[in-house]
Amino acid sequence: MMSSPLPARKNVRKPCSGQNIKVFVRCRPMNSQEKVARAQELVECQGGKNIVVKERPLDKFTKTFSFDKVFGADSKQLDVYKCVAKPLVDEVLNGFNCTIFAYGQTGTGKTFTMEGERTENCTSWQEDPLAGVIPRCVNHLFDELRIQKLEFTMRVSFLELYNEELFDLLSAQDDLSRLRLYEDSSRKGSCIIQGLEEVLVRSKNDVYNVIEKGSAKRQTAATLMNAHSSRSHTVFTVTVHIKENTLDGDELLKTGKLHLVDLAGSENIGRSGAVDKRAREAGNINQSLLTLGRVITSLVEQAPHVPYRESKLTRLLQDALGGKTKTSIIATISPASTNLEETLSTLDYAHRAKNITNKPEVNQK
Ligand code: ADP
Ligand code: ZZD
Repeated sequence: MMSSPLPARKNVRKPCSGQNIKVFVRCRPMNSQEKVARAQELVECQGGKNIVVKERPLDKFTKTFSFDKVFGADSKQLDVYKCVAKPLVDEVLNGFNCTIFAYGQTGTGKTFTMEGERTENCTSWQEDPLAGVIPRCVNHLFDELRIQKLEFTMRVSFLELYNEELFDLLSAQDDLSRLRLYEDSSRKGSCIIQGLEEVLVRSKNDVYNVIEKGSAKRQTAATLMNAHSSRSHTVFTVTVHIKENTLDGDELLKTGKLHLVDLAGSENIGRSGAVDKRAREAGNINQSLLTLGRVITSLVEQAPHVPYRESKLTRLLQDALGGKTKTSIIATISPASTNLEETLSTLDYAHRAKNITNKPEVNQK
């Protein structure tokens, strides 16, 4: 026969609202320790979408991965914000739920990217060049809401998930009270966190004061639990309610939510997605991080069952993974030869996540 049938793939109609999760990679610069140890730089970010990892310094054995965008060691906080976060903040103002995850080995810049740092002697946090995604999102939200003269309320919450227990970083209580998680029977796949503080903020400085308080509380938690920061997940959430009047005089209520998630260090999850043997023997199993990997695998393989319910993190953020949220992932890596295995593992993981599709929907009445 002369004419061969079209490849089957082309005949499959894509769901019209399906949208792939966006995946970005950020490589940090070599640190002084790595320089002293004369570690080799094995990662090349060829500006744009490709990242090349050399297996050996001078070698022709290289692996190339492609992402929505890669940020090299000289990338600035503002670059990452503009490219990854700002488009989602604008969607929050349109009434979408959005989530950004930072995933990677401890010490590769997850917190640097999501929160940032304070530059010494920089008096204005709003102009601090080291400010990360969280403060920049809040600033932009306030700016846009004011420019567009919208009637709104904004609330923020800040929580930490450690060893499958939830802690409220904004709770008024002095102690670290545990929070309980319930299914929201009115919204499939959604959860309610009982007693979580959702602080009403009226200005940028209100938010700064709130995160300062949360950071201090987290410091207390860190001294109480060992290896705390590398094993805990933090979730910062901003919720905006916007009231608009349509041209025919009707009221339109839009709700947008932005979850900014700094995940636990990925170093105990092997390339196969299984827990590293040494880590298991040491009892370092992070149920939430492990389940996140399994959820991603199930979604990518279109398995009939997705194990969202097997961890707090995936219950909390179920909608970001195969749901109605617009989701982006920033995978952070080190350029040094000493971290090669972890870097390849992170890139594999991130690359697989590109295949997840969500079906974003606006929240409006
Ligand atoms: P993680 O949260 O992944 O454990 P951190 O955010 O704590 O990592 O970063 C580890 C160290 O590396 C910090 O000292 C931070 O200042 C530095 N760092 C991380 N990413 C960058 C970057 N892109 N540019 C400059 N320094 C960075
Ligand atoms: N990464 C720093 C906090 C830490 O681990 O403590 S940087 C930003 C988002 C969420 C929480 C804190 C911050 C941070 C900060 C530092 C000091 C006091 C309050 C808040 C910050 C950094 C730059 C600009 C604004 C806020």
